[in-house]
Amino acid sequence: PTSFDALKAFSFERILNEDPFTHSIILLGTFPVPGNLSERVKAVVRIERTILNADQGVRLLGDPGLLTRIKLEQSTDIYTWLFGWLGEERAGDVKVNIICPATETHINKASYLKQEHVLVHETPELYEKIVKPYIAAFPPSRTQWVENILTGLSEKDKILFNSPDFLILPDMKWDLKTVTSLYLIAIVQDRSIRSLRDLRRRHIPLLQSIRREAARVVGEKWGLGKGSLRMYIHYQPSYYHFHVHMVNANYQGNILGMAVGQAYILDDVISLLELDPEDGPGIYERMTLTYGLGDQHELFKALTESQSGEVKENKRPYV
Ligand code: M7G
Repeated sequence: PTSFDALKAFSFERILNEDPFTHSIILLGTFPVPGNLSERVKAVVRIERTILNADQGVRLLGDPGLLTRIKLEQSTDIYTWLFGWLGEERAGDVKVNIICPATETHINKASYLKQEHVLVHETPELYEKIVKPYIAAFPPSRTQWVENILTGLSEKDKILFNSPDFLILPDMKWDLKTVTSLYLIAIVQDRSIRSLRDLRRRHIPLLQSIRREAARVVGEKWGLGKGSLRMYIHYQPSYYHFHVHMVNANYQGNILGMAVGQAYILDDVISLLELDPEDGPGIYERMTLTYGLGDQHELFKALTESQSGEVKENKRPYV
């Protein structure tokens, strides 16, 4: 659904999550199938009030200002509060992200559906037994969007850096405008790196190159200096095609997947790999990784069921 009319055909089913902190709400609903309007497919829709950047904030009041209309709510003593409407200059009052057709995995994704989280300890053995087959079972269609970017079929005009090894472009989450919430993503060409677990010493030059080029791009394009980017890797990610998140260091919303136990900072990853011996198993093959997992995540049952007998007695899901 990309047109105004197509959006109007949305039929609401239920609220998956709402977050007053980030001014966002996530809905589950359906859209009709183009060409067969009697059939409908599920969609996850994330609606977020767009950010007001400093430049716009400064020019909100005054004349000429960005406010085009107000509704006074209350004025008492020295206090006044009101609602205002902004003119055209804003990127848009809301940013809407749609996934359609949405699979159960999309719907159950932690950031969409409100769910209970537990911390799990993924040992190398649990990775081999449970997580690796889970990753291998994803159909290639799951990362079709990545292939489309890598092969130049989509978002071609957005690419900020391109090399035979990886490219850098704006993340879908970014509004493409507000530098204070700048969010880029680096996607590698090497399809064999499915996640953090697959990183080895030999990948250090690739990771260093991502770090270097990202810093150069944001310096040249937005004048951001050294240390202005927070670069990290998710474990578990949603998409098992290796990529690095790059966010303005000053932007720390809870929506961005920066939680402890989810975001592994790129510099530390490089540093750990550097400590690896030249041969033998890599650090990420040997490590137990601890992360929060939502009770709707497809790995939840398998990982929590393999808990040790000792902890089972406490009836706490603990791996
Ligand atoms: P992740 O760590 O696999 O999962 O990151 P997360 O979504 O739980 O963070 C994937 C990243 O790719 C996210 O930051 C998404 O916003 C971003 N992303 C997802 N899609 C489908 C697209 C897309 O089509 N284009 C771009 N530019 N970014 C995307």
